[in-house]
Order: sequence, then structure tokens, then C-alpha cells
Amino acid sequence: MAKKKLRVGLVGYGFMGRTHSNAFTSVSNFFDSGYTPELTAICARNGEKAKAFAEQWNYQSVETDWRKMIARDDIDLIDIASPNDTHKEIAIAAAEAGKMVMCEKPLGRNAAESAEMVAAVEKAGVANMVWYNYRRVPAVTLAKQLIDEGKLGRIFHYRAKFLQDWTISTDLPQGGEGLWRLDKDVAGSGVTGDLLAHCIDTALWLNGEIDTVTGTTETFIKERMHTLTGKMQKVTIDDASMFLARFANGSLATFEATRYARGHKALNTFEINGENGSIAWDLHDLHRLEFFDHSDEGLTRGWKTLHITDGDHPYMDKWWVPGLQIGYEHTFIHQVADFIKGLEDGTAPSPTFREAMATDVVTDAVLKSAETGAWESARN
Ligand code: SOE
Repeated sequence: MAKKKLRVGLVGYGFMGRTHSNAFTSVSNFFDSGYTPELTAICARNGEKAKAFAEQWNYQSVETDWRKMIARDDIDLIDIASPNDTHKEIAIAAAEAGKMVMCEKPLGRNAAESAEMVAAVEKAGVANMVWYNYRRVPAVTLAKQLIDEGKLGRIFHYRAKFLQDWTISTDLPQGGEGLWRLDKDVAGSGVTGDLLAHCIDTALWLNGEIDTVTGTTETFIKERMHTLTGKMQKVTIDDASMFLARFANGSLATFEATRYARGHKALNTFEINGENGSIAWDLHDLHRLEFFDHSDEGLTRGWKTLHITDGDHPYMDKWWVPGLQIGYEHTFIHQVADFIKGLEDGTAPSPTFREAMATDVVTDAVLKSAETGAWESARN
């Protein structure tokens, strides 16, 4: 049967534009489905760079105004990979034009923006999804399966962190292309929305809703040159953010993110302790899942390392042969595969805009708590 086309219009050509383009290009080579993504248009304000990106990734056309791209009737899906301050306007316009929408994380710069985006996609009834890619690391998906099967039993503790070290230099400017993550007006927040958002999305997925949080943040470098003004300006993002959380299931949690952990580049980890067992995962070793099963026979009971490369592990039957591992870029391919599966099944591909908004509600509560010093509600 001839496959249907899924004609993609991408906004943004940065790091995320590349991960998404690679996913759309590769998915049909590995996953059987009734749809084949087609790279129909790339849109960015800088026409020269957009053209170069289009040539490299084989996009059929280039736009410099996203409104024009949304108005085209040869595009089915608008994929937003541009900086956070553009997400809301583009997503709402795309939904109103009846396009499917995929959006980079975090969904909005805060939960209020996300709520408007949720309302728009739900009113339009269009398929929507947010790129929380780490859910689709096979080891993380397996952790979800083990927890849902009850292998850990009652959960007592959830511990997550995401550590980087790329902003330690005082000479690093803020703002503009590549450095907009350091500009609060564009990003919405610092590590809370950029890194903790990943940890929170995974936690909500694995361990359910968070009731309350108490957090603290710090901005270590107070002033940086802004690339757009050429002037030294106050830094208003959070460089580090930590919080305690109480989950609805009664478990207690700690979360930490920073860009000042010298030596750590992307140490995204979680550990979960339940009455029957524990699980731990580390992005630096993403194909391994550490598992302690208390029901194992006493003498040989202990932490085991599962190498998540077998055909019966999540997603792995689509790749090579047992023992051969896959990497970061595959998580984005899995995300597109699941999005397409949702189109075929008529099921909502997770995390939908509504599910991803829950993360923004938590990050807002953390930032509020950092100001008030109090425990804050993390529920809508
Ligand atoms: C920041 O350095 C960053 O690129 C995040 O924006 C991504 O979401 C994260 O996956 C890796 O780190």
C-alpha cells in the first residue's frame, strides 16, 4: 500500500533543528508505518543560513516568515525547534491553521503560555507532541515498564539530577544565537526550564504527579556581555536550581540541575527506591539500566547492570543485532515513530501539549518557591 506523506515544515536550524531533521529523515528506514515524513520546508529569519541548512538536510524549500510557511497547503505538520520565546505564537497559529504541531521543550516559557498553547491545539483538534526525548531512551522506557509491572512496589524515593559545566567562564556572553538559553526574556528561565524540565518530565511519567515543592536557585555570574547590545547586562536566569518534592504517591524526591558542575557535560540521572527494588539510570551510559531486585536469591542478590540492546527491549527490535547499542539521536527517531503510530491508532502521542504543561506547572512552582522560601503547590 502506498504510504501517506507527512509533510513537515520545520522552524529553526539550531542543534534541535538537526536532531529533528535527522529523526524525520531516518524514521521510515527503521520503523514500518503508513506515513513517510517529507522535509517540505525549513523556516528561519536568516535566509542564508536557512538555505544552507536546507541544502545539507535536503529540505525542498526555504521560508523566512513562519506565517507564510503555516499558510502553505502543502504542509501537514509544523515542527517548532526555534528559541522558547517563539513557541507560543507559532504553535497557536499552526493549530488555528489546522496543522499538526510538534514543539521543542519546554512547551512555553511558563505554564500560562503553555495553557494558551494547550487550549489552541485542543480547540483545533490537531495532533500535538512535545520533544521530551529522554523518555524514548530504551533503558528509560524499560524502567517505566518495570515500575508499571510493580517490580519496585511502593516507591519511597526519587532522586534526579542534570549537571553541566558550559557556562562557568565569566567571558561567556549572554543572548543571541546559540546563547539565548542564558537570556531569561527568550528562555523563560535558566536551568529550571532547560534541564530540570527533562528530569521533571521523566519523573512525572515514571512516578506520577508531584503535589508540592520547595526550591532554591542561584545566579553565580551576575553580569555578562549581551551579544545583541554589546553591553554588560545583569544575568537574570538561574544558573543552578534544586528542589525537594513530595509526590502524590507519598514518595519524597530531590532534584538538582546546574551548569556549574565542573567536569560534567550532560549528567542526567535518576534513581528510584521502592519496597521491592531500585532502579538507576545515567545518560552518560544510556544503554544500561541498573536494577536491584530484592526478590532475588539472597546469596547472589545485588545490583545488576542490564545492557538494553536485546530484541525484546523497548524499540531495540528495530535496530541492529543484540549487543549493539544505539545513542542520543535515536531517542528523537523513536519520538517521531511514536507520533506516527499515534496518527495511525488515533491515540494521543505522549507527551501531548497538555501532559508537557504539567512540567511547566512544576518548574513555575520551583521558581516561585525559590522566591518565597515556602513549599508551593505543583498542581494546576
Ligand atoms: C542545554 O545545553 C541542552 O542542550 C538542553 O537544551 C537540552 O534540552 C538537553 O537535552 C541537553 O542540554
